[in-house]
Amino acid sequence: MQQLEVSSELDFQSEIYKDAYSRINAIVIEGEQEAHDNYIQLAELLPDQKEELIRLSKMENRHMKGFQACGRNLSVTPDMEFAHKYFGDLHGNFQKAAATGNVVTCLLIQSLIIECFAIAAYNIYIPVADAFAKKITEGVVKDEYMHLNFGEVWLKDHFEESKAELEAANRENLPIVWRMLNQVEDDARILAMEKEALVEDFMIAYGEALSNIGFTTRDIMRMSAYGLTAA
Ligand code: PL3
Ligand code: FE2
Ligand code: FE2
Repeated sequence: MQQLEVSSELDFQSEIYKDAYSRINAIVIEGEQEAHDNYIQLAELLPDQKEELIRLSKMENRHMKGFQACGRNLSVTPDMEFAHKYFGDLHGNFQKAAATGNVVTCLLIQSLIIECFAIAAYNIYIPVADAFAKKITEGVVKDEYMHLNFGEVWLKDHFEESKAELEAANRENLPIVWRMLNQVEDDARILAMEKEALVEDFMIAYGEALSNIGFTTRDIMRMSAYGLTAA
């Protein structure tokens, strides 16, 4: 019950907590906003799946509103300019892939990498969140598993023809996630979230996703190492 002890020692109204929260909360709001936009773009790239993808985009919009309420509840103003820059590299790569019709890369970035990042972050945050944010985040994380599942199912159904593009997109984008984790490490610790736990949960979720899609353990080991070595 170490987590509970940590949680009761947190002062959600302290200046140090609110300062860190202004960046973490902004990251999450921006991430949800971009996820909303990305699913709308994916709906255009995958007209067969349009209805489902629009449904996912609406969920992301609700998530964004939920996290905005979390910031307001603590009287924190999210630093949106910081958060926009934070997502710049992943955003640029998604846009580049969308413009060239590389839907496999778009799915890897949004439905695998970003959703696994969100799942790891939200699961680590829930035990140390204030009561209001805890309730919101518990509802959100359930949806994120569905978003991850959408990507897994589509990529599994198109595995053979997607494999090479998935490997290349992994190689290009996993190091970015590592940089993003390093960048948020100090603020996350103030919220009682340890980077090691975030990395561990991310790798478990991402590795499981790659396995569900059809990659072998050997592939997954090799693909996971790219992130680590380039960090
Ligand atoms: C996709 O549905 C949402 C994408 C959001 C990405 C979130 C990344 C969060 C990294 C920061 C770690 C702290 C999380 C704290 C939660 C309030
Ligand atoms: Fe979301
Ligand atoms: Fe999502």
